[in-house]
Amino acid sequence: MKLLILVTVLGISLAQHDPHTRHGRTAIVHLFEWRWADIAAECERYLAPNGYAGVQISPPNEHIIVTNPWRPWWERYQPISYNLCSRSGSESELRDMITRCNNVGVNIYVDAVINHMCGSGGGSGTHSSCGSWFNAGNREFPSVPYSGADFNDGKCKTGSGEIENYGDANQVRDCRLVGLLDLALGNEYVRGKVVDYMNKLIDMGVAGFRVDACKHMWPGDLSAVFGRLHNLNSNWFSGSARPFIFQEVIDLGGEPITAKEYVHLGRVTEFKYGAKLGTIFRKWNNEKLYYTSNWGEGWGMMADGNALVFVDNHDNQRGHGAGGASILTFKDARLYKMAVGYMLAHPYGVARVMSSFSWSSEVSSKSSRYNDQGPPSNGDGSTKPVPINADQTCGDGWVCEHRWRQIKNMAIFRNVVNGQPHSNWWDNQSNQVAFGRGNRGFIVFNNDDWNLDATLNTGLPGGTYCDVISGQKEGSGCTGKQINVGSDGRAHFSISNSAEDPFIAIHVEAKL
Ligand code: AAO
Repeated sequence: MKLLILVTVLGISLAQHDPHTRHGRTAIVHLFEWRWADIAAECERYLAPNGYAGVQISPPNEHIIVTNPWRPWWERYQPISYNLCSRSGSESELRDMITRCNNVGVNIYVDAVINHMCGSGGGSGTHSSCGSWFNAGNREFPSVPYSGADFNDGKCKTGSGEIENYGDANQVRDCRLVGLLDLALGNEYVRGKVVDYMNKLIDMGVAGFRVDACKHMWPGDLSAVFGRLHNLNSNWFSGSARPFIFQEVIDLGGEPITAKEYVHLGRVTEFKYGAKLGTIFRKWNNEKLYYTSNWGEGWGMMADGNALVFVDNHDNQRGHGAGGASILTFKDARLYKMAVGYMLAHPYGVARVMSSFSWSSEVSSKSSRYNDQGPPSNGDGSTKPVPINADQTCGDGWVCEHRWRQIKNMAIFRNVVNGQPHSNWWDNQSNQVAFGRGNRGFIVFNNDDWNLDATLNTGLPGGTYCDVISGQKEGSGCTGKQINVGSDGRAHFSISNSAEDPFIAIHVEAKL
């Protein structure tokens, strides 16, 4: 009996590692701050046709409205209730988006903010996205409802009530993270409210959750919550499918709380991935690309099956959170494309592509800090739609990295090589490397200050392939470079170090 229970519990939590992607699709994209109506359209017009597996959406629940004097992006990380009206749209728009994305096989993953409510200094009033009244000072959130007893104020042992020292696991879990009112997830009542919120979304058809600030919650409390989640909606998923869970735990080493404490509950965001890849592509600290022949676990990262990987996220692309200056973003476009290409070609982890809005690094008179700037907005503070230009890029300040040809084509590459082993590694003992994925795809990078000229074993069947970085296959031709693979699987590559994109990728579905 004991064994049976153990097997069942283990089975449920391992199931929460599966993103339940469909049609052989693999990569997910974070459409940060997009409106639900735009995401619905993007699923149909772009994500499904280009093989993206799913979307991480911004928090859909009611949140505080901060006017400082304009609205920062981070107001959505300050919940006021679990009503589903947010800066991205209404509940009916959310439902429409989930349905339409599911109908074209694109999964929706919700950013769930369940560690806390708004900041202790959030004031009192109806400055919230659905207009619900609350009083942060008195811990009153009648739209849930939560009140004083539902918070950890009594449990936290620091003088300020804030997290003062990340070296003390108790205060990291029981005290306030940057002033945010810390929910008592140990209490049955609070767990019930959080479970109801997540189950409502599951029943609407979402495929899982990015769970915010997991370092600040006890694994046992999370286990109690996750264990009560419904199976996914059987209109779109198999009846026994568990929600995909990926937990935000920043573990760069040096703190008592580690990612390991959470991996049995679901996947965990692997923050070492982007921090190290950024250092390598920038060639800082004498790092060289050829050191990555054992990329992944060999670099001290968590087990492949537990990792959710990314080059940058919505925090560290703008200096919030952790990762440091090495993080590559769209602002370093040339290196960024290579790093994202590397991630998408490499088998380690479930990969997430970032899709950003631009911000100005100038601190204007209107903005207090550049890294607080909210999404492209109208004069009344509402978020602007995402217009699509004739060349498929986005307008009005939406960066849409996921639509950049090199990134989009590498998301397709990842699908084509899915399940194939990392193979045919080659390097020049510096910053030129190449690797394949079985007999399905091959990629070559030149991040040295000199040209690459090499004949390499690709593992691919003989024939002519279109490079999907400089162009792609269209009709019976290539819009970019062509690579000829001999019947022995060998091909000659030449990549100038001053090329716009100094890497080449070929796969069997881009063969002429
Ligand atoms: C806003 C204002 C605050 C105000 C607050 C309440 O900015 O001034 O006090 O409202 O009124 C986002 C924004 C926050 C914002 C918040 C609420 O980023 O600025 O606060 O919304 O509106 C920690 C957490 C991690 C968290 C990260 C930002 O562990 O969970 O901070 N990320 C998530 C979300 C994020 C969101 C929240 C959580 C809150 O992704 O968008 O905040 O919902 C160390 C620790 C990390 C810690 C960082 C930063 O990192 O390890 O756990 O992350 O510090 O405090 C080296 C180390 C590395 C270390 C790093 C920085 O790299 O290796 O470990 O240095 O010291």
